[in-house]
Order: sequence, then structure tokens, then C-alpha cells
Amino acid sequence: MTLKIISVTYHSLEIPLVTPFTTSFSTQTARKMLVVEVNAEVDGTQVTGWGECGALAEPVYSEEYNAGVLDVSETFLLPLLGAAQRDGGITAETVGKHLEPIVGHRMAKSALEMAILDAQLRAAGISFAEYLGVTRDRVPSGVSVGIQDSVPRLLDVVDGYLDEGYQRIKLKIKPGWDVDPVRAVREAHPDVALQVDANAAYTLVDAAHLTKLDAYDLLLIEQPLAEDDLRQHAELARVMRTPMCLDESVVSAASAADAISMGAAAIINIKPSRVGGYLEARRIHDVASAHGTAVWCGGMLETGIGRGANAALAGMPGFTLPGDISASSRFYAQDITTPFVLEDGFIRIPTAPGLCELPNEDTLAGFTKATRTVKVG
Ligand code: OSB
Ligand code: MG
Repeated sequence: MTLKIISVTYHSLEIPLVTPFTTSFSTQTARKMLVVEVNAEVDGTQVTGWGECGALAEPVYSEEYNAGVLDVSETFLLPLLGAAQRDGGITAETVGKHLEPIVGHRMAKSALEMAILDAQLRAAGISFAEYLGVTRDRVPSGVSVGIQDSVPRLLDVVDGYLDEGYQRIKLKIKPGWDVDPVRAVREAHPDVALQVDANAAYTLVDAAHLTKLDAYDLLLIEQPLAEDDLRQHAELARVMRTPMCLDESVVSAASAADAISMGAAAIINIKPSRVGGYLEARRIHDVASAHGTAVWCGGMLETGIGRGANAALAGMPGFTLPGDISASSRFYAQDITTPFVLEDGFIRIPTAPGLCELPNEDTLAGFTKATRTVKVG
């Protein structure tokens, strides 16, 4: 197979959210995101591949942000891929290697690898699930519930999601919004699969307070401390009974191995965008599985492009907990692909060639604020 990238177009989208989404780090009312379109030739035939970038508009979840992704991609990543394809050729599997000279910027790299992999799989006529060897046809669906104005409001929102069929509830927490909302949801729903996510809002000084959450039979607590605090997560894990799960701290298979061996993570949230792409995500799955560490698939408010790819990834055998793979309607009144829907609490894994369904051109155009095309050839 020979693959040649001709050009890459970055679509800057702004998609309104059905309700504001509040975490410990921000309130979003619209998802501003980059969708990447790679125009390539695979074995001489034109193919278009699609990817999406996990970055937000501001560097508040991780250090990446949309304008930075555009800049590093155009200035550094695409020239590296251009040079690599003049000098021996590239495949989706070697993109990560070619981009290694650039430190970090994993979401920018992930979006490119994703679109190139999509083009390659479309040309080969195989689905991402087939590529991964996934045999399941659906994955259980969980939902991430933002911070609300009041506990009664939270209980209504949770009731709504449970009525829709979601199999697991994740509550966003922060100092001042933690034990009370968790207790209220647990009392209202004694048997629901429940977990919390702090997005790095606490410090180890809060350890005694956080142990109060142990009373509510949580599946896990996700990223209570800062991204760099692996050792401190290990210390907190020793004093909490609730299993420790890392999100922000795990940026690679190497950091996953460190976290597991230090006792900083009993469970890992795998987000392909955060770790530099789906291929590194698979390596994290493999490392974690080899250690008996459970993983689940996180999300970054994906459109149908990333949601479909996440569903396929989450079909791998080590993904033993429900992911943040919700229906499109969790965030969007209108998705840019055919919407993903909940079927008895599950999301169906796509079977068509490529990573995702093609976005609808008119819908995409409706959400587009700007486009930038870079020739690679
Ligand atoms: O920490 O998992 C997180 C959304 C944006 C940034 C970080 C996170 C999240 C979510 C939503 O929790 C996950 C989703 O359903 O896409
Ligand atoms: Mg998280």
C-alpha cells in the first residue's frame, strides 16, 4: 500500500450544546472543535479521511487548545509528514513515529493519525472494529453529568438519563460539590453504577475529606489530583477505599505503566485524543490488560466521527467498564453524522469501512466558523 497526503483541511466548528456542561474547570455552552479532513491518494485512488481533535478552545483540561493545535499542525506536524512521505512513505501506523521529534501536542497528533487511519481503512474497505479485531457489536453506554445549580436539579437530570437507559452515571465533582450530591444520588438510586470525576480539582490536603466518598459504593474516583501528581495519587489511593482512576495523568503507554506500578491507578480512563491517538490508546489497553488493570473509554464531547471510533475501541476485551460513550443527543441536538442512539443502554459499534460515517456536508458547513487548508504533497 502507498499512501500520499495531498492536503489537509481543518474545519473549525462551533456546535451548540443541548445544555451547558459544567466541570471543575469550566462551563461550556458550545463545543468549539477542530475536525480534520485529509485528502489522500491510496494506491493511486483519491480517498478522504476524517478525524477530530479532542482539544477545547482553552487550555483548561490539558495544555492543548484549538488555536495551538492549528499552529503546531501547520508549522511542524504537516511539514514532518510531508518530508516523511517524500522520503520512504507513510502509513497510519508510522505517523506517530514520524511526529515524535515534536514534544507533546498529543491531541494535534491524534487528530492527524485518526484522519490518516480513516483514509487507509476506507481504501482497504475495512471497519475500525475489524482492524482492531473487535468481535462485540455494541458497548454499554455511560453518561457524564455536569455540575448542577442544586441537588434537586441534579436528581432530576440523573433521573432523565436513567430513564433513557444509561447504564452508568458519572458525576462531575469539585470542592463544595462532592459529598452532598453523591450521597443524594446514591440514596435515590441504591443500585446504580456510580462514579465521580474531579478533573484535578483537589490536593492531597483534601485526602480526609475525599475518604467520605468511600461510603457511597462508587465504582471509582477519576483524577482527583493534578495531572503531574502521580505519586500523590498513589498516596491517596492507599487511604481511600474507592478505586483510583486516572484520566489527565495518563498521556502514554509509558505513563500508564508508571501509574499502574506505583499504585496510582487501579483503573484507567483511555481517551485516544489525550494519548496521541487510537494506536497509543490500544497500547495502553494492552499494557493495562497485561497488569489486570481495568480500562474504560473516556470522551471529549465527540461528534459522530470520534464517537464511532471510540465505540469500536471500547469493544476491545480489556474495556470492562462502561465508557463515556453516550448518544449524540447527550450533547447535541444535531450531530454532523447520522446520530448515535441508545439501544437498551448500548451504543452500536460501526461496521462500515473506516473509523466513522462521513459527516453530512451541509450540517458540517452550518457549524463551520472557519476552514484552513494546508497542502502537503
Ligand atoms: O474529564 O472526562 C473528562 C469532557 C471534557 C473534558 C474532560 C472530560 C469530559 C467528560 C465528558 O467527562 C465525556 C464525554 O461524554 O464526552
Ligand atoms: Mg475525566
